[in-house]
Amino acid sequence: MLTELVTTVFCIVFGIVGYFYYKFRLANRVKAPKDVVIIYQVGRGPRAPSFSPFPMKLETFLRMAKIPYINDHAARFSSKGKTPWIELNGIAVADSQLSIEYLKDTLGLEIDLHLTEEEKAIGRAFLKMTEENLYWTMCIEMFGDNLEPVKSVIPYRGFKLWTTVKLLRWAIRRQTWGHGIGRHTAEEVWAIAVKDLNALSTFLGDKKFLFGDKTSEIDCAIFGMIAQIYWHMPGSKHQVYLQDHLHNLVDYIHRMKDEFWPDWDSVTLEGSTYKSDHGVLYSKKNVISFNNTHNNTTLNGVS
Ligand SMILES: N[C@@H](CCC(=O)N[C@@H](CS)C(=O)NCC(=O)O)C(=O)O
Repeated sequence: MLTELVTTVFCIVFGIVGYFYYKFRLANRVKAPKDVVIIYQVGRGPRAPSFSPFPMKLETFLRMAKIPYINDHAARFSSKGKTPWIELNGIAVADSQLSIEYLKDTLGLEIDLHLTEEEKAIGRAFLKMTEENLYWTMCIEMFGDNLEPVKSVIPYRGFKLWTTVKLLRWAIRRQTWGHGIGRHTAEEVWAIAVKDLNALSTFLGDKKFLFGDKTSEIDCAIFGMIAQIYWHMPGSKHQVYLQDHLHNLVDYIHRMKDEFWPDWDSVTLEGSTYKSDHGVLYSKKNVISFNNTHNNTTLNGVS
């Protein structure tokens, strides 16, 4: 009887608190003018603008395509239970790649005009290798036996850090088991990672960007992923291998950073000029430097 009463009271209190929290979050939603993209992502990362490769890719793409956007850092997840996702004129699109494709189709963007069909096919293959394979090797290392690298990048302390890491580790183990890669030994997973990283480095060679002097869409994804290894996996095998053996990839991510992130310091938590940009409009007049040679997208109302 007492147990039932306690459970009922707990459920009611939990429900009321949850309801008001939900209302509070809805009331604090970022609002965007017409033709401005809202990008929903978890907050900024300590040493790079995100500690997830997918928002890094998507936000870099918005800058590359010169699309005005506003960040919502309230960590709202998409209808698919993942982050990042976007909204444009009231239409929500979940998944970084589907968002990019939606924007290209809807806005008629011609980002990769300089690529041949064969190059686009190669780009697609590298995208999938990086996001569906290399990414999981990174997750497996980050949430494996040595948790120090991951603890140093999650901006929490104490109990909150401990529970976050435990929960993420549990989720990653479930996901990698389902994927299949989580059934390999640590040595086998590491060998896969090295092959993927070497393939990227070999293909890049001494080119400035993956397909030559000009950036293309695929550079956003590769930059997003390698940036995580370099800035957010300190002391990990991935990071040490990149730093010691794959200098062209390290130079490449610095070139991408210079090209699209002139405001890097102010959008990384450990930057000396860091300031929250939740709700801040990025447009052509704002911080995006357009020294790249892509098309000049013009959108109604925002320049
Ligand atoms: N294919 C997705 C991947 C996004 C993704 O995996 N996001 C992770 C954070 S890095 C996530 O939301 N994980 C939550 C979960 O899997 O439950 C995309 O490109 O957006």
